[in-house]
Parts: sequence; C-alpha cells; structure tokens
Amino acid sequence: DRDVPKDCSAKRQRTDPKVPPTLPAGPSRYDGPFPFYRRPSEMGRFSLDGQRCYHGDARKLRYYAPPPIEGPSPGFDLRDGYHDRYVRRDESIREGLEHLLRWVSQNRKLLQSEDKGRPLNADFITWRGHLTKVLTTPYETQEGWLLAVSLFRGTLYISEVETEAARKQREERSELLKELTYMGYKFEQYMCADTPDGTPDPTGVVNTNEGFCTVIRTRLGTHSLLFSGEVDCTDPRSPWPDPPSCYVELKTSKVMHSPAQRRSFYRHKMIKWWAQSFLPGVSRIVAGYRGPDGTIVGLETFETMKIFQLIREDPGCWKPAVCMNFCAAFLAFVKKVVTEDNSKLVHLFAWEPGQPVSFTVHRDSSYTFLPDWYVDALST
Ligand code: 0WD
Ligand code: CA
Repeated sequence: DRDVPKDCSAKRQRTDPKVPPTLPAGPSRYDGPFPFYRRPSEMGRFSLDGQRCYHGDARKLRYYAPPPIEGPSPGFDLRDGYHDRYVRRDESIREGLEHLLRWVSQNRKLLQSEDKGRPLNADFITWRGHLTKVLTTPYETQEGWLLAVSLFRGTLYISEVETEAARKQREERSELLKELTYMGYKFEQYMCADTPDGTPDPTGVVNTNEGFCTVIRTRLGTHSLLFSGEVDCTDPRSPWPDPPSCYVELKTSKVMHSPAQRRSFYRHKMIKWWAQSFLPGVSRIVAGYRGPDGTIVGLETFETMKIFQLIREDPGCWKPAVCMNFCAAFLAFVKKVVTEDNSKLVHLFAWEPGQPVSFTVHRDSSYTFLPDWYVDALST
C-alpha cells in the first residue's frame, strides 16, 4: 500500500493511451526564449478579382500612397460610399483552403521534395489567418476556435471551421459593426493607388471580393510552413524593397486620448496586429485613427519588429515568445496526433478560453475539406 504513489490516478490519466491527450494553452508554460523562426520568403502570389475569381498573378496588388507627411490631418471620411458604392463579399460562402490549394497545385514544381512519397516539401499548409489565431491563443479570453486537420501525402493541411458562436455573431452582426467593417476597407482605398506612382481614387467602389495574397514559406522550430495571407499593399518607396518586407498592413482603430487607453490598445489589439504581420514578415503596420464622426484624425506607423519594445515595459502585457512557443507546441501536438495519411480523415482540434486544446476524429464526414480535384491533382 505504502508503495503506491498518491497521484497514481492523475498520472494514469496523462499516460493512458485510451485517454486522448490535450495541450495546455495558458501563457506561463510557454514563457521562455524566442524559438527559431526562419526569415519568411515569398514563394508566389495570386489575386482574387471583383467576382472572387482566382488569377495566378499580382493584378490586385495595390501601392501604398499615403497623404503628404506635412500638412493637415487627412480627414478621410470612412463612411463615404457605404450605401451606394459598396460591393460586399458573400461571407456565408465558406471557401476553406480552395484558392491557396489552387496556387499549390499550379506551382508543385516550386515545392518538390526529394522524398518520393511526399510531393510537397512542407509539413504544414494553411492560411496565415489560422496561424494568427494559434499565436494569440495563450492570451485570448473571448473567442475559441476549431481547426480541421488532414494529413495527405506527408503534408498536414489546416483549415478553420466556423464555431457556433462565430456563426451566430456573424449572422447577428449589428448595423454599427457592419459599418465599422466597411470603414476598414474604405481606409485602404484612401491609402492605396493602382499603380506605383498613382494617387488613390476615393470616388471608386469598395469591392471586398478583391484581394491580393502572398504565398510564404518559413520554418518554426522543426516545422516547415507554407501559408498564404492577404496583403493590403506594397510600398514602392519602402526602405526594404523586396517582398514580403515591402508590404504594408493597414488598420483602423478608435482614436485614443489617455495613456490608459493606449495601454489597453497595446494589450488587446496590438497582439493581433503583431501576430498577423510578423508571421509573413510584413515589416510595417499603418494605423488610421478614427474620430467619433468616422473620419481619420491621425496616422501612425508601427514597425512590426519593434512592437515588442513598446510592450516590454508593461509587465501585464503579452509576450511574442509565448505566442511563438505555443504555436510550435501546437504544431508538434498536431504532428503527434495526426499520423494516418488519408485525405478524407479529419482531426478537429478545438479550443475554448480557459481550456486546453482537445480534438475529435471524423471519418468520411462533412468535415472533410480537401477537394477531390486537389487530391486527384496531387496523386498523379
Ligand atoms: O472562407 C473563409 N471563411 C475564410 C477565407 C476564412 C479565412 C480566410 N479566408 C481567405 C479568403 O480567401 C481571404 O482572401 O483568406 C484570405 C485572407 O487570408 P488571411 O490573410 O490568412 O486572413 P487574415 O489574416 O485573417 O485577414 C487578412 C485580411 C483581412 O484584413 P484585416 O485588416 O481585417 O485583418 O483578409 C481579409 C480582411 O481584409 N479577410 C477576408 N477576406 C475574405 N474572406 C476574410 C474572409 N473570410 N477574412 C479576412
Ligand atoms: Ca488590413
């Protein structure tokens, strides 16, 4: 009796093969040195046009064209055109990885590996936005996520599944929130031109079907990653002329009036901005501050690599290393769990604030997300 350790039941839980493993997500466990993250390199680009059609080129890339630095505050009216010059993408259409997979299938030669059983030289293929959610998980207190994973010919594909809560929020979005979403796109129109030396045309239509995406290759610890992300514009006069460093991310946020407001902005909003731009190596984020009347009252540029210096002074703030270490741990967890190579098999990883990451297994179900055309294309 005396030899039986007191915590044997807890220990059995952790090692019993019949109990599915989970991954803790609290920040304390991931506090440590910043992990290896290879400088992201651009492998390719594609565009989505006004009808949401794919083109394997940069036709929808726009050029950063800010107002002159000197001179009055811009006064851009972000509400202009909301009722009469707005074409909204149908958000009920779930595209999954479709456009990214089209790029991959058309650029297989660029991704070829030595390994015969593995046509693509990447451990993971996903959208950048999905990885952003993983990075911010240790500090997220509001929204959970669902990520579907399939292992197909040696590569793990990650595709987000909308949670019930997110669907409800999307369907019940208030008029105010809809207008705020539009205002973000309108800001892009005020700040971007169609040609390197052009000027913005705020009289045009805002069409959110349009987009330009960069395809990035990098490595986090032992995980090679291929992901794509939508990019707002490139700066033809950037101090770092090559992509992805020359890209600029545009954001809008409510104008701040006190140090407390700024601290809260750093703690809760900046983490998302940082994660989104750090992942693909976008070097600058330009914030447009909204006044109460919906006009821009000021601009501020953040260098992505310097954001950690802004937050370091605040002991209650998030840490970039925690975000990256958690992401590396999550990818290792996925690799350990998903070992059956089967395009129809889906492991659904689920996370809710305050909980560890867990998963469920789905065979030949509605969760299957790799399209037949893609599976066929990569099997030949
Ligand atoms: O089918 C879907 N529900 C999703 C499609 C979910 C997530 C992404 N996508 C696709 C779309 O094809 C989109 O073009 O991803 C692309 C963007 O991918 P991303 O860069 O990985 O996503 P993210 O970093 O979350 O967002 C970047 C920008 C956003 O800018 P802001 O400044 O708001 O972060 O892409 C736009 C948005 O302008 N965006 C979307 N555009 C179309 N459909 C979507 C979406 N669902 N989500 C963000
Ligand atoms: Ca943006």
